[in-house]
Amino acid sequence: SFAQLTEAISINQVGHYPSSKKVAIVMAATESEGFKVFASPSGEEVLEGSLVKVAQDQVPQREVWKADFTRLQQPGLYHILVEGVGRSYPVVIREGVYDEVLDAVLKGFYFQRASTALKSDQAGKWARAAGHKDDEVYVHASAVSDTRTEETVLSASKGWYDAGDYNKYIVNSGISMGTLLSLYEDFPGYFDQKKWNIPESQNTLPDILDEILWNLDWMEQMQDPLDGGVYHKLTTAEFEGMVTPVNATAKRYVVSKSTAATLDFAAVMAQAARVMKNVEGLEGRADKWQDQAEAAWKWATEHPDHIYDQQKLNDNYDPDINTGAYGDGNLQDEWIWAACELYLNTSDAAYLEKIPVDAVPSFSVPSWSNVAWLGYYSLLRKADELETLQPLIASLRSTLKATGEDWLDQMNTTSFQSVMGKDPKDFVWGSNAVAANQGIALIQLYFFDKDPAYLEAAMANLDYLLGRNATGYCFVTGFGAKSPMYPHHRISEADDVKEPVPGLLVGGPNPGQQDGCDYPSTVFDESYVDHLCSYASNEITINWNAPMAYLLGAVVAMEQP
Ligand code: 9MR
Repeated sequence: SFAQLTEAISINQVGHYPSSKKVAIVMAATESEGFKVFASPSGEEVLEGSLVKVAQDQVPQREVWKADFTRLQQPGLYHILVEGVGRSYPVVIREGVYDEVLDAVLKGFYFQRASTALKSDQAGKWARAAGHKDDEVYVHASAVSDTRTEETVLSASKGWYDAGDYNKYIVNSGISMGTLLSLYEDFPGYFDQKKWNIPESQNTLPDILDEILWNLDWMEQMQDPLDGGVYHKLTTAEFEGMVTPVNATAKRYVVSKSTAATLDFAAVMAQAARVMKNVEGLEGRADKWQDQAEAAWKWATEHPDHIYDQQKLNDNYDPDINTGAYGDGNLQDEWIWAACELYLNTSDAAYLEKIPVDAVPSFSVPSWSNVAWLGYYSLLRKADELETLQPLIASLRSTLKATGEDWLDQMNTTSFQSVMGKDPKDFVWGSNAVAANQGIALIQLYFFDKDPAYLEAAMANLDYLLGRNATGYCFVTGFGAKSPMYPHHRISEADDVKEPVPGLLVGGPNPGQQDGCDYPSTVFDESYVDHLCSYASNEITINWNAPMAYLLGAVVAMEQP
């Protein structure tokens, strides 16, 4: 038990529930045939087991062994030891083991709030002065309309910063909001009780709704009330430097209305209206959100081809805008998402025209540019109320089940015994959100097909995200024995605090390495570097935190008696 600490044994660094499946992965050519588990700090040996070679072929040059210690159920602190390899980081086994990280990931949204000071009562050592009031926002030349000229000054305050930068984009806000609204819609009982010390914690609303409202308040203001169109983003012309919010004072614009933003907005407003229409005090606002959703839908039907193309806009308008584009040329999925949410609220058959009800939909993991299944999850959630759509519901279920079955087969032959890892193509910019969204898909499947293997597979991806991966990192800031210290995050970089803002999921391995930083490896699942420079592997975003919040929130809520 006094063996050398090694990163070659990778584990979920946050820990496991006593009754959960527990696996450590040994990434080493080893002569040892077994592993041992020692209690800490006593050094008492509590378990012995065999190492099983993992037959993975994604990374042929890597030898990988599996140490399954599921049998160990006694709460406590342990180390895994492999002779000749070393001792692992501490392994935690206890009830409630994800409670703190769930709180932190939800609170991550509070730390991303624009237009407000963060007081030490809530923010601790990460307290900060207010920046980006966004009550004087200019209309960019690309967004001029009959009633709004370049001289018009708008207010579009509040909202969350999208990422390591300070801009606010409707598209990635869309999927983030859809994911958090779904978390509440799926587990209202749990989240009605849940608080994590935000400024509104004393009011009557659950904290999750207060946090969602902070961003919804901003989104509302991004719609032109005269025609229903929604601006693609609120941004500076260039990214700001690595300064704190109060020192980031460049002129802010609303830029170009776009069909994608308008449809994402319609979906979010419709879901918000449905989720909050019976919440005391919010009834009137819910009606307004439904109206805003319908006005957005109408604009989109009249302007179906307003694709956001930043290059083209820069050729035609001044000043050039060089911040995040979130450009997407294929809007079929945005139509589906908005149509599903609006149909659920209205039963108006007109929306069904945009949902391919007779075709068998293929499955694709949601991302900011691929939102069809956010809509389909909503239909599945309300399946009982959709009598006339039963054929579609049946085919959505069978598609999701076929996907889940494939994943269960494939995960046995991945290095980290998780669904993430089966396909190098999953390792995109923000791959950690792919892993979290695979987990969400498995949970949606588990809702109607109670096979515990699906929940176990979702939790295997949670293990991956919390440390059982090729990099040795627990990917949530502030958690695990080794977690990112230098995320590409202006707030964390510019403050005087050594530790980054906690509760933020970094993007994760990305062999694209578009930032040109110095990576330790080119292998797809090792392409991660904990350096400020690495915006392609070590940035944080709200649309990556949201699926992490969902995955953790679902696991924790389902653990409750
Ligand atoms: O998350 C986005 C990723 O899917 C794209 O490949 C990438 C390049 O276009 O942009 C990412 O989004 C960034 C956004 O454009 C600006 N803020 C930071 C986002 C995360 O890096």
